[in-house]
Amino acid sequence: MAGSRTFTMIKPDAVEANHIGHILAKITDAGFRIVAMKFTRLSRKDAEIFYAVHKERPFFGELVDYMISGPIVAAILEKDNAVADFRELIGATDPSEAAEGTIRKLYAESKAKNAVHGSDSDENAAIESAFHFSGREEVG
Ligand code: 3AN
Repeated sequence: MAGSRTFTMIKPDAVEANHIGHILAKITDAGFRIVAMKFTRLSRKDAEIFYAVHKERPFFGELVDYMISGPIVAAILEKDNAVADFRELIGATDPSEAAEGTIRKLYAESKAKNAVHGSDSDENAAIESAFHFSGREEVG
């Protein structure tokens, strides 16, 4: 799909481990264009809203605590077939199952602390992007 978009976050574990630059290089080397980007921190309420689809899962509390434990990088990315191609670039949720060369294989600590988020559909990409960015912040 031409010029489609996805939403990503570089999560607290990867920020803490100084992987921001390496991860952004992987993203832009793979042909994604940065439309919007910010270095920010989620409030507890932000994280609970963002991950509301997982609120019945046993790991919800752990996930929210982790996502507010430190700063993150949030970004909107553009590329043909952005959602699927980005999911391929980041690899499986559990880094031990992620393919060689993927961002999670290279930089994630664990299934919970898995370095990056990538939207799972065009619809969620639009919802997640609008949650984090106003139209004025889409500068790229
Ligand atoms: P993905 O991030 O690959 O789309 P989801 O949507 O299944 O994976 O999970 C959302 C987030 O919830 C993951 N990125 C991870 O941080 C966390 N998570 C998923 N499964 C677990 C688990 N079993 N234990 C702890 N955290 C988990």
